[in-house]
Amino acid sequence: MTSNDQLADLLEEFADLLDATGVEYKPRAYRRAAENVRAYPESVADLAARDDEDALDDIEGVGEAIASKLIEYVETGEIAELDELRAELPVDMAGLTSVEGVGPKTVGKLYEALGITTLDELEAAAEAGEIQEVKGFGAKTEQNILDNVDFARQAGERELLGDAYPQGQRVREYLQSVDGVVECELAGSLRRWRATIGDVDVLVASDAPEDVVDAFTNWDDADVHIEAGTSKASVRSDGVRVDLRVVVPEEFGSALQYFTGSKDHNVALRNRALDRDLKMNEYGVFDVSSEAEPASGRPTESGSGDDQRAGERIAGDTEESMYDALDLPWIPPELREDRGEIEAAENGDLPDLLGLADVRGDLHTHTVWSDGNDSVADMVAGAAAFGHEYVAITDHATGPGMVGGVGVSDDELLDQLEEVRDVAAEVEIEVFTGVEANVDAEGGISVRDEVLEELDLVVASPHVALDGDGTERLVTAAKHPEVNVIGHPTGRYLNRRPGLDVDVERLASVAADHGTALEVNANPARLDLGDEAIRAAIDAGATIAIDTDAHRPANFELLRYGVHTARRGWAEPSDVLNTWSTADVRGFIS
Ligand code: DGT
Ligand code: CA
Ligand code: CA
Ligand code: ZN
Repeated sequence: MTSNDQLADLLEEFADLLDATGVEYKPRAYRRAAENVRAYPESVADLAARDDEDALDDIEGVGEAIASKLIEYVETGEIAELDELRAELPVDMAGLTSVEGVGPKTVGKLYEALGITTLDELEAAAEAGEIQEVKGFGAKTEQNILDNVDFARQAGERELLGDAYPQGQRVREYLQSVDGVVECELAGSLRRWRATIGDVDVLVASDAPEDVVDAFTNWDDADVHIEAGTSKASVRSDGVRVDLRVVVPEEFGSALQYFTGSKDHNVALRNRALDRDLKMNEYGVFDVSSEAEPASGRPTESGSGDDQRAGERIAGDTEESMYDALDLPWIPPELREDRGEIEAAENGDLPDLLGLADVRGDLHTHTVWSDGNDSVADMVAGAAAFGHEYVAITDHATGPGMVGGVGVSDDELLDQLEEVRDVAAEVEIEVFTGVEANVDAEGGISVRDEVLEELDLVVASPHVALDGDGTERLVTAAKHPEVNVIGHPTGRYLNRRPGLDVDVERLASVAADHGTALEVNANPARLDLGDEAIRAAIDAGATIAIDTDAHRPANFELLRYGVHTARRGWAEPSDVLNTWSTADVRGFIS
């Protein structure tokens, strides 16, 4: 069954193509519908399958026209009008728009004027100086394309964690329902929760590998078959490569350890094994000093595997046994990057990592007052329903970076304050009043001090001039007595723009001195700060705030991406402001 994400992707593609052909207004309606379909709590495909446009009425932004397209897709697997648009504009939209500054409209104009369909053609045209000759384009746009095309090309090769994770959940759910599957886990960078994912790795324990491979290649969501053998297969699903490996149940632990990686972590472990006269691989840990018989096992694709199984097998049924055989405690997947985790494990110094359940609130959210989708009351109710003990309402202030009238003025902020207080009086959870102010290029804050003083919590985020060194500017903001959290400090957008260079150690030590927290923005397009910066910030004494930057209640779920990113930064609960009690958070921000 088609997922809400997949339907939303189709509507977004529709919007892009409409935009590119110069259609007005409609693209915005499709984007809005896409967002609401994505966030809808039930299966939209199920509703559409009833072939009753009224059934789709409940989804905000889905009118008759869009409803009929969803029904058409669920019934026939295509949308005729979308296919026509695709034929009219045969461009690699995702690739081209991944260049910072190039949107669907630009793609449409460049296709019409120069026939550009791919990143390579875009780069060639820019190098040849053809783009600045097109009406409406200039030398600056052309230079921007040249500056950003490499980054976009590299980025195109990796998927955002936020896209790969639901994909991984879907494949796992499916495989768990297949006969003969004893166990199924995700492995690779997805299990380590890397910010971007090259491909999804999934591991199955089964004594009937061929049946499992069969079921996998017959998965409804497998769009393209890349390869298939007797115990492994690869497919492409929604543009993401998914690699399946099937092993016998006795080798599941060793295979899970091996295929979780990282490669560098495994190399370091293997060397540790060799120091102990042990051999470690995907089949187990083997004592090669003994004369013992090789353990039996099913032959694998890459040769028989018997050489690799030589010696007495002393571990491998479970992942824990693999680490135990090397005199180590089990190491959480997020730490397996060969960044000192093996030494820490050996010394009993592994961090007591933060967990999702430790988080008690969200300190960065938006409402209809700025660019959020829902009212203050609905966002607060959403936070409560998610299980939070407190939430801060931090709408965008006007100022540098806020375009199209998105931000609220100082006066509007004071008006909003009343509404937030009214809502707060009616609910069980604590509601902090707040704002997301803008940090200008010099570190100035875009809201008057007298207004900031009225608020419980001030998030200050950079939204303009997001390249070059941002350290001093953020340091200035962190020193501001009313600023409590520096929001998405680098301003990076994964796969889109690298963001500011920041000397995290310096920023973090200033932030620690001034009682300012540094945000881990959990939006999977950002994950900012990222893993290594988080670790540096914590080491320098800073407090972290993991916030979703929610623009609708469904976004509270994004917390998981922030928490696991923070785990990759070795964060313990006490390092994270929003694991603290309401009273302690009050203490920190006042
Ligand atoms: P990705 O897919 O680029 O985001 O990163 P990974 O870590 O998922 O890498 P992938 O999919 O190439 O391989 C999955 C895991 O399998 C990897 O983390 C460790 C293991 N692995 C793959 N190839 C090798 C290898 O040549 N040597 C070692 N030691 N491990 C490998
Ligand atoms: Ca992978
Ligand atoms: Ca792989
Ligand atoms: Zn925000």
